Amino acid sequence: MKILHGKLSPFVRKAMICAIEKGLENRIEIEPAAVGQGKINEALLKVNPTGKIPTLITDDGEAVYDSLVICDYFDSIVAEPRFIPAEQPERTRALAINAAADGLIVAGVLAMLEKGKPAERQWPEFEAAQWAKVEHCIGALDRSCGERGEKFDIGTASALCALGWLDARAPHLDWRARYSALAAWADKLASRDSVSRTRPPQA
Ligand SMILES: N[C@@H](CCC(=O)N[C@@H](CS)C(=O)NCC(=O)O)C(=O)O
Repeated sequence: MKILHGKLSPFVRKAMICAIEKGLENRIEIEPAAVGQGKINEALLKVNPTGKIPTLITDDGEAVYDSLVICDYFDSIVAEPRFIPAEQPERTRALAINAAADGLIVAGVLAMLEKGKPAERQWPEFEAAQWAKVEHCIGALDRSCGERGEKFDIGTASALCALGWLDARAPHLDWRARYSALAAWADKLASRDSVSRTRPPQA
C-alpha cells in the first residue's frame, strides 16, 4: 500500500495513528504529496477527485479516501483492535467525536484563510463564525473526551489530531488554559507510540 502523505496534515496523522495501532505501518509506503489551498496537484486529482490527503493506494491499485474511510479500510484488513468501534453506543460516540474534531480543523482553516486575505477583501463575520465553530468543537471535545480515560479509538485519535493542530496553528486561542482537563487528557496520551511518532514537526 502507499499513502499520499503530508507531515503537517492532521488528517494524515489520524490515518497514520490508525496504521501504527493496527501494526500496518510497515506495509505502507509513504509518498509526500504537495497540497495547499489554491494549488492543483493533477496527479492526486487523478486518483482522488477531492484533491486531498491522506489518499491511500491499496495493493490492488484502488484509491481510498478520506481519513475516516482509510481507517475503516485498515479495520477491514486487521480486525483487532478495532479502530472504529463495531458496537453501539461506542460506535456513534467515537464517530461523533471524529466529526467534531474534523469540523474544528475545517472551521479553523477557513478562519485562518479569511484572516490572511488583504484587509479590503476580508469578511469579518465569516471569520468570526468559523472561530465560533472552533470554540464549540473544543467544548464538544472537552465534554466527550474527559470520560474516555485511556480508551483509544478513532474518537481519541481524531481529537488528539485536532488539538495538536490547535497547538501548532492557533496558539492565540490558548485552549489549554481554558480547558485544563482536556489538556491533561491529551498530555496523558501524548507518549503513546502512535501519537508521539506522528507528532507534526514543530515550527
Ligand atoms: N475530510 C478529509 C480532509 C482532508 C484534508 O482536508 N486534507 C488537507 C490537508 S490537511 C488537504 O489535502 N487539503 C488540500 C486541498 O483542500 O486542496 C479527510 O478526513 O481526509
